[in-house]
Amino acid sequence: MPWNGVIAQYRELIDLPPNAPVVTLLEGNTPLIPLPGVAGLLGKGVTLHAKFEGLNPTGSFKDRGMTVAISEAAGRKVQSVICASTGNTAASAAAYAARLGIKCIVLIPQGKVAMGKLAGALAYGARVLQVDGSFDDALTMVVQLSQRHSIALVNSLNPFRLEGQKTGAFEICDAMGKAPDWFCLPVGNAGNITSYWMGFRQYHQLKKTGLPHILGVQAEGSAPLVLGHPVENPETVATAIRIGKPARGEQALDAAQESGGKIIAVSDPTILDMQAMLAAEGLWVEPASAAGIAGLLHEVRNNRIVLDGQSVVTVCTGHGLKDSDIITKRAPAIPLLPPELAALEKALLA
Ligand code: AN7
Repeated sequence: MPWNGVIAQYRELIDLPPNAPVVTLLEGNTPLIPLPGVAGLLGKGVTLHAKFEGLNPTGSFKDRGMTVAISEAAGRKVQSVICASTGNTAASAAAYAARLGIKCIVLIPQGKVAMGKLAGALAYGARVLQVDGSFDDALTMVVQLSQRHSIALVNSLNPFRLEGQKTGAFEICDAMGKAPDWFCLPVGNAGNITSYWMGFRQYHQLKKTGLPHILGVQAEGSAPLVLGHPVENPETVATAIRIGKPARGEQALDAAQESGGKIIAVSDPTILDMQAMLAAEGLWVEPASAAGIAGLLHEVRNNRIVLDGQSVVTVCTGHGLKDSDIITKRAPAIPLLPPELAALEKALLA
């Protein structure tokens, strides 16, 4: 059967008004890529798969939620949508709004959004504004604006976003026949961890697929859920999760606790090391997307989690192409050769 997007695939499990037209870019159906190299570091007989969400239409997991949020908005004849974003939500909202033919406004923290994301929002025709402040400031502003004007909010405070994003859990269970033993992912505004926990529980109720332990991972400089209080000036190289006051923080903590997992933080170098390890297996993801599995390896190395013989799935939330600067700016200068064979031989063989 051809793939027609996450709403068509899971319609009866998604709470979307029946009269809503489906606005889709055929998101979802992303691969579970085996990572035997990193698995070997996690313990004996561990199987590790990455759910590569970077292969969605706009390059991140946000498309799963956006198809449902924009479809619901279409059902109410909404004319414009708005979001605050560290970048991926902006690109996704812009694409689905364009598909429906309505206006999209995005508010981003100045200077802290990766170029591939900003370019995406512009390419899809969104009206982009930046704020001299953090993502959290931007979110506060758009929430207030959406309460005063008829502009629909499509951040993950919008419950329809979660309805779409939970389909990632359904796909994992469909592909593996059951939930993995451990499931790890990055946590920013905490919509995705909340969605996955909803999805795993719903599928388990329906099909007895089991429940994973969930490890949510923040960046050390941006770890409100680990510290137990908001972070005023969050900082991390993983700009996607540079969020100091997660909108769904309570639900994220509940998901971790109820699942027998936890929420931890790892350093920026640990995140970038894992980004390189994944790339060494052929999987290039943006920094935030390496945080989940970086956190799990960190726990294993500190003897806090033992994974021998168990199955692990990590969500790689966004494509490496979103933030190519992080690679090129850190790389050594690229040698420049005259157009002569001798120069090439000298560079390679000398
Ligand atoms: C690649 O785009 O918050 O915990 O505004 O882009 O559900 O917020 C992005 C978040 C992980 C964290 N990985 O997910 C936004 C935004 C990537 C992301 C997250 C984001 P949530």
